[in-house]
Amino acid sequence: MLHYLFKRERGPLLAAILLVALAVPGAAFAVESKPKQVTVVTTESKFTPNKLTFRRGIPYRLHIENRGKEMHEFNAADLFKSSKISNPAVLNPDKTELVLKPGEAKDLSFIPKKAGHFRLVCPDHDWAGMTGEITVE
Ligand SMILES: [Cu+2]
Repeated sequence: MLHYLFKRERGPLLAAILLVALAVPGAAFAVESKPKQVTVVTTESKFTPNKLTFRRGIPYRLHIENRGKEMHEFNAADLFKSSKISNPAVLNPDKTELVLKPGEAKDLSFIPKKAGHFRLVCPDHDWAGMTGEITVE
């Protein structure tokens, strides 16, 4: 009976110990590396917000939503060039912009590496004022 109990209880106990061992350092790691979410909405013909500030060395997840009726581009070529991008496939082949169809949303995971001011523009609608400013501190 005792033997049976021991055998029966050992599994869950070991599992619990293993879970604690994995969860504690894992939780600390997750807090440190969790990207900051920043959302930008595109419509005709503006970015909202159109002034963005990032900090060097911090991971971000930039969520771009096109709520307009036209195609829009989030072009920040110099920012992308000077950042570490984890999912470059979400960018266009030149790695200069995110292209969004009406109703589409895309996420870019990146870490800014260089401080400065960077130009944000929708090349199709810059004439209509669809521009913005990105600052990396
Ligand atoms: Cu546009």
